[in-house]
Amino acid sequence: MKTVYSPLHHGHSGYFEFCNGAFVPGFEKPVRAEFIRSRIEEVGLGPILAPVAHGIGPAQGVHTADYLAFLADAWTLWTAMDRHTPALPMVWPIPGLRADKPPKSIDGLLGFYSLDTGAPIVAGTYPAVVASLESAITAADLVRNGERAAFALCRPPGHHAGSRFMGGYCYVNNAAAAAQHFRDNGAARVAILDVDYHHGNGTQEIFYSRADVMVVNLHGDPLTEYPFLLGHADEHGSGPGEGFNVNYPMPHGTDYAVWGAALDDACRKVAAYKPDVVVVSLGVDTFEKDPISHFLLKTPDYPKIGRRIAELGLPTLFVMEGGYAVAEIAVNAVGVLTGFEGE
Ligand code: OKP
Ligand code: ZN
Repeated sequence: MKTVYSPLHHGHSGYFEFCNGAFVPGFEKPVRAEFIRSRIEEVGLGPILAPVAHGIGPAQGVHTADYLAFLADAWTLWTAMDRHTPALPMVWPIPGLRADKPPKSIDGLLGFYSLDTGAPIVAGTYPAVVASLESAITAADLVRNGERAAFALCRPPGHHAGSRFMGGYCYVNNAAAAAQHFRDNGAARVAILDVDYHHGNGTQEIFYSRADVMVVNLHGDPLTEYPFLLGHADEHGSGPGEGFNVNYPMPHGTDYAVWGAALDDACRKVAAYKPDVVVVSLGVDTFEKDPISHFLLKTPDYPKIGRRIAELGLPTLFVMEGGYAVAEIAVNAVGVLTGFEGE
């Protein structure tokens, strides 16, 4: 299997996040992608290619123009205030506030376009975000051009980013943009299977009223887990999208016996949809030792995930999302890919 990777992700680093009331170094850090890249070389998964320079264009089908303009300008606006710290928001557009009138100042804009404090912006963030998107689109094109599967080693991840907001380490929704790219280039139906520990709220929001992209999520129950405000089992899609959104919320302490049964059920639903292609939002923060998560999957479980997805017999794009146990995420993420390939 071919991998698409860009070293530009390195520039997205050196920031802090709020955790349990403390300001701590970001869990989503460059070594994550580097360990995975090394592991790909170690096991000989296949060639590692640079992304084709598409720019931000492929994000336009899944994000609003004003949000993308904000992302492009945010660091310039922030530093124009003579600030040298990572940019973070401090207000949020919750119900009751104006959602139709973007502020002009960067402090207002950061809040207007944010889900939480989990998406800091530094000098190298936007170039990394664009390269991450380009990796997803380039890997999607490998699949469009006949590869059985491809791996987009995206960093930063994307599944919490919605049509008009960033959050949860995510800025542009790489998996959603890739799904839209498949749709724009001849695929009639695309299924997104999100196996990251956290609910892919952004992906769900983007496709919620559409029947042409089915979104299936396995994740920690939002009653007790981030992102808390979406991801319940009764969210089935709306309007024409009714029936094309499926959630499998699971409690803290879930192990592979339960999680794997949910994956099996999810795969049956994906198969019944008869998609032309499957996009897998590949998070490995379901791992028992993940520092911010509460499932109990073990290293030998990851190849089983890949095998079950391979049984769908469909062209498959893997898009990297979360996973924060840096010593093990590489073995686990690549384990899914080698499991898919039947090794
Ligand atoms: C991104 B992805 C930990 C708080 C966690 C954000 C989690 C984002 C996960 N201090 N808050 O889905 O892996
Ligand atoms: Zn996650």
